[in-house]
Amino acid sequence: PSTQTQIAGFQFNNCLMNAAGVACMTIAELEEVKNSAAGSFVTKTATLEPRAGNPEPRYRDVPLGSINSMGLPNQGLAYYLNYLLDLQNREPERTFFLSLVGMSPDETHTILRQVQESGFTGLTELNLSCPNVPGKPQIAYDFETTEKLLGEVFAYFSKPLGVKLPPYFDIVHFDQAAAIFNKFPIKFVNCVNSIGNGLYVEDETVAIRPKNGFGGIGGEYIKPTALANVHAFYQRLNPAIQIIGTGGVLTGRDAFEHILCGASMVQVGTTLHKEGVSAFARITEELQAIMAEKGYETLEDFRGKLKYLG
Ligand code: RRO
Repeated sequence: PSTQTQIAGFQFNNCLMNAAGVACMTIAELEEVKNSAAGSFVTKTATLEPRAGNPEPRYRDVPLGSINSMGLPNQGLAYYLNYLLDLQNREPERTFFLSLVGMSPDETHTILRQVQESGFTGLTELNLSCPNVPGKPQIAYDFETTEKLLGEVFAYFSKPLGVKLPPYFDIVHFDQAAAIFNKFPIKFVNCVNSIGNGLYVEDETVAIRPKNGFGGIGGEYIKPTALANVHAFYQRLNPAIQIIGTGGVLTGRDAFEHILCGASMVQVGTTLHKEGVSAFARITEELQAIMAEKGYETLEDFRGKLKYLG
């Protein structure tokens, strides 16, 4: 069976890739993902200038997932953009994702204008859901700010753009968020970022230093929430807006479920951090085994075809 897919008309040999934040801070890490079984990679979310992020320890793998409060450490836009411009000459047949957000709306526009004016031909993922910068709310939990920002962005930005979303937990919020995204020429939504501001306790103590231990939760804990968000947006969005599914992908079955709920691409975060890039080949083989057993030859044979009871 084939796990090929496409996003915004760009073809990918495999639907699996890293989730932003994992294995994507440096060129060495990005090259490792690129040279694995992954179909693409996304960079660490870039800000205009390099950032050191929050104090360590700021990421912990725990038995059922992970908790992080990295605080947006990254090498700055120029580092990722220059690497991607070089890479698109070296590997013109492949497509990669640049994740970005500014520390303010003005900075987001400065960054996106630089991408617009550059020769970048890949996909841009605007991160509307970082939960970990002290004092800064997750943008996409504020619908008014989100709609204003996107309205401003699409006045000048004409390259393929998607948005990384936080998990929503209320049907009315799914309705309201989807109604906003449907007003814009967005190519994809990526559901979900970490579940923000969890707290992991061990030996009467928090697991990470920043924010007195509060951090974004990933891994097994979040799969039902991730699948709900993928499917809720699949049901509500204009079919021209594709879904990237992220959250709780440990196995081929998890990837299968994301696609069944409507995902066109599936990202691996916590499991990639725990297992390394060999996770991509393993999960791909497990997904192919499930497809073979069910007689599915392509992802289109089952994408979005979740069955309901009565
Ligand atoms: O860097 C982070 O703390 C971080 C970001 Br930008 C994000 O979008 N999601 C996350 O779990 N951590």
